[in-house]
Amino acid sequence: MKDSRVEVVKGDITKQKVDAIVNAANTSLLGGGGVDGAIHRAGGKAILAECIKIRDRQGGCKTGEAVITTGGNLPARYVIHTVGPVWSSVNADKAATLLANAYLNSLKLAAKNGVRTIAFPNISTGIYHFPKQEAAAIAIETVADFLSTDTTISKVLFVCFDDDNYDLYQQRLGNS
Ligand code: AR6
Repeated sequence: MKDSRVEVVKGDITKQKVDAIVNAANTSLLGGGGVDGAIHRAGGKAILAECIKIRDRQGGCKTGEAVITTGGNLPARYVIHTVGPVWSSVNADKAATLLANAYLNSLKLAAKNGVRTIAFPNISTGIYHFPKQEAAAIAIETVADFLSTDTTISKVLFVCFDDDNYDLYQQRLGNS
């Protein structure tokens, strides 16, 4: 049965009024295109300044791991930067594990920081070319597994920007 803590919305993640939004970043943490570019543009310089500090301290963020910064000028208090895998047919199994890790480590970091409401983009399904249907299945299953034992997070939003992802998530989680 659908968990009432999980919701699908269509739109721009930078506009979400949640405690934390998740960024589909890259290992450098220094910004890029897609949702990463949108988050840094909307959130302002404070986010990049913290990313640079983290990079200086630990050399960026490995694929499947997550780090946390301020939300800067965003409505969200925090940005959790995670790095999804670059998908290719020769490393599909590894990519699936790494994508699940990106969701799981973001949730763990959120819970550790007292985040109660969190919004995810569709990690790796843009520039990194992860097949959208499989990515949606992994994202939904990983979140459901985490919520089955977690008592701190009260809302998880899947924020879908493109029609394909929105339709896939609606089919799996929507009410209509
Ligand atoms: N709000 C929500 N979702 C968005 C937004 C937005 N404003 N803009 C795009 N998306 P991508 P990736 C969706 O390419 O595949 C960057 O350069 C988009 O429709 O942003 O993980 C990073 O620096 C897609 O479904 O991330 C990395 O180098 C989803 O966000 C690389 O791209 C993810 O697409 C990461 O690639």
